[in-house]
Amino acid sequence: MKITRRNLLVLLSGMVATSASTPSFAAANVVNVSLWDKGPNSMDMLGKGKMMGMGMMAGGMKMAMMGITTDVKKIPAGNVTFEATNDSKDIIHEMVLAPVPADGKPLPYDTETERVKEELAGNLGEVSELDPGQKGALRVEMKPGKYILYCNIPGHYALGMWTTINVTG
Ligand SMILES: [Cu+2]
Repeated sequence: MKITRRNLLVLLSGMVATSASTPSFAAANVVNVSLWDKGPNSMDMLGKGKMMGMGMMAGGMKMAMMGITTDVKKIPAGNVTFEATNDSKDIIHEMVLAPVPADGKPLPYDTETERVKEELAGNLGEVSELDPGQKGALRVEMKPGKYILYCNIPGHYALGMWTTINVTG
């Protein structure tokens, strides 16, 4: 191939694209977070004994009417940006970050208000109360360990609106 000025530019841009797509050179660790539910009746299961919070009795997450999904389940330690999107059409959601209790205990939970006790759980940051369709970001310096992302709108955590993520050293 004859190297013309135009070809050279194409070659160079190809090289840039290649290095940019190599994960170890990523400038920022981004976790895309979807906050979702299955519509306006999603709250109907509340109070029917199906407590789907982490470490709570019932389980059966396949039944969950709302939840949090991340595009990755683990990420390297350092600066992490959580890009949260409320994919609901009807319901306000939020995303709170906390460490998973080391002994496998459930998060401290208030059955009166149906919310996790954020201060006791160790709130590491949050994107609070996103309207349907809204986005928000949380940037945190993270150490290796296991963390939980949950929604603390009343009832949502017990309905299964949480997920865990591993930060690797
Ligand atoms: Cu929620």
